[in-house]
Amino acid sequence: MSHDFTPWPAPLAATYRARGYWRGLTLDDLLRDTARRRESHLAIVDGERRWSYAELDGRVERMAAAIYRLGLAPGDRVLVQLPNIAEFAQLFFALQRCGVVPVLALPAHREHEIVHLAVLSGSRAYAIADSYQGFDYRELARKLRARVPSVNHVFVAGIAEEFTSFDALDAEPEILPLPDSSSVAVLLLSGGTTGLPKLIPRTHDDYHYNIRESARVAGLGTDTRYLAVLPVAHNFPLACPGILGTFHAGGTVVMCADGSPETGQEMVAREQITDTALIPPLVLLWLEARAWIDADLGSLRWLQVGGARLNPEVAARVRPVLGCRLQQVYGMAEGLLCFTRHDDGDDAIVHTQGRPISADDELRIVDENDQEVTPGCTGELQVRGPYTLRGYWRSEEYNRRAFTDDGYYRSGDVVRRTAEGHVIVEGRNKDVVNRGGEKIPVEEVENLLLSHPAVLDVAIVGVLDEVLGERTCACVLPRGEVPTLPALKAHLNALGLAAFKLPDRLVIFETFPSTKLGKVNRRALASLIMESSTP
Ligand code: J2J
Repeated sequence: MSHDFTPWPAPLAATYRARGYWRGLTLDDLLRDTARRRESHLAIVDGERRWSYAELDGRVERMAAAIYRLGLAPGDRVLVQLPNIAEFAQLFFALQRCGVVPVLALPAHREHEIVHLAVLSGSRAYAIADSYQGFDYRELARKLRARVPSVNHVFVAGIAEEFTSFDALDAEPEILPLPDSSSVAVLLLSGGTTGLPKLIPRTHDDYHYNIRESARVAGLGTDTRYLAVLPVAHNFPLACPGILGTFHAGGTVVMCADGSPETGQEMVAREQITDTALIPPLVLLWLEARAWIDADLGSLRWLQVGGARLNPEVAARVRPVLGCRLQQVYGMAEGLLCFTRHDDGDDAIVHTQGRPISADDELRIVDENDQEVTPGCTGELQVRGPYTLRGYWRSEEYNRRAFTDDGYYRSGDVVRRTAEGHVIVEGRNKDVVNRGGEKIPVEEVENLLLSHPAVLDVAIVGVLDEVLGERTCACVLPRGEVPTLPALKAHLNALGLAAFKLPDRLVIFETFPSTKLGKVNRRALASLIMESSTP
């Protein structure tokens, strides 16, 4: 598989091993270790279902054997699109146990994204829930099978109809081949790239370290009860430290059925939750909901917030209103994680996004000529380290732009560092809109909009929004008849684009401002829109 992803240079890999970051452990070892130590302890709660570590491990063992018997071999990929249910953990570890690589799609993805991910990853199987929030994923599976016949199997949690149910993935345990710890353990979706979404290969070595170290920095232990509110296919609630960090620490994961503050806060009270992670717009909702929800949040110790900029005024309200402490997290599925520390002063916790978790995270802040800026000044962040990728999956050409010659990842984030080393995220240099934590690669949406007959040209820009941080605005040069927003949304919907990527606004232009290089000047477009919307 070596041409699929870019390994770290051998001398650096040797250093990471020598320093104990890479321990030759797989993600399967993570569950096995805890299951051995904490057999009867509660591993996961999902509604009325409560599985101990022994039960989770036993289910994983039988499912892994069944998957192996179907002919899926180490290194094969399976596209996984599951909501926050216990079966997510079961399947995730079952795939790890037989060396098969999960490709993590979000429940919100639709035909456009799912087909792209299946083709890009070369997945041989697709795993879904029967239906979730009113959407029948078996319908999507039928469309996928028709368009990508190499997807041979469909596994369904729930009623499988013509497909294979999770319950049928049950075989006598057998000795399975062990994956190499330097091989790819999981493919995560990137939100940070131009064009179609890319996949991020995370190896067992690097992800195990990512999980261990973030669990340590977050202070997780056997008494942790972690509420998974955000979709667990996201790196943050999955592994930073998230559910995998909780399993590593021997705590209990509680799956939250939906993201509403009502459900979330009632779960905190009912399940005595100690830790959870939210994106900034959800923090606002959780704060406001205290006015009408009187669920007791007394067990909650730490709230982690990341994914988008957290307004300091909102940050300052967390402790007085929710009664728990705040930990800011600036992370990326590509790797680098910054956390504020539990013993940081209030100023750092409220105003900064923390500092890197590893002593060997190498951060470089540069100007437009790739030259390092004066310490304390603002610039684009480049990073490399023991858990930051060296190349996207099967994207050789794009990788030449996304990485420097010496292997730094060009994050596209505009940041500065305080004298104490804390990172403050100031903005962004990449063609992505961060809509309340969900990343929207604008080129992907623009290309689909160009196929609408009334669209001559289009640019999607982010406009400031009090709740979501940013919303998307489609700036359109019409062809003939002027299109309407509902018509454009219906067009994208018919093409199978996830709902969160549909534009929130439409503004019609006669010409676009351009940059010196003759490209559309998105920044100028965004300010034109902001000016025209201020009263
Ligand atoms: C401002 N921007 C932020 C923050 C991420 C933990 C937390 C988040 C993610 C994540 C993650 C931000 N303030 N606190 O994977 O493990 C923006 C940056 C970054 C991009 C990455 C994790 N935290 N961002 O959000 O891969 O622009 O990961 O480059 O989805 O989100 O997005 P993603």
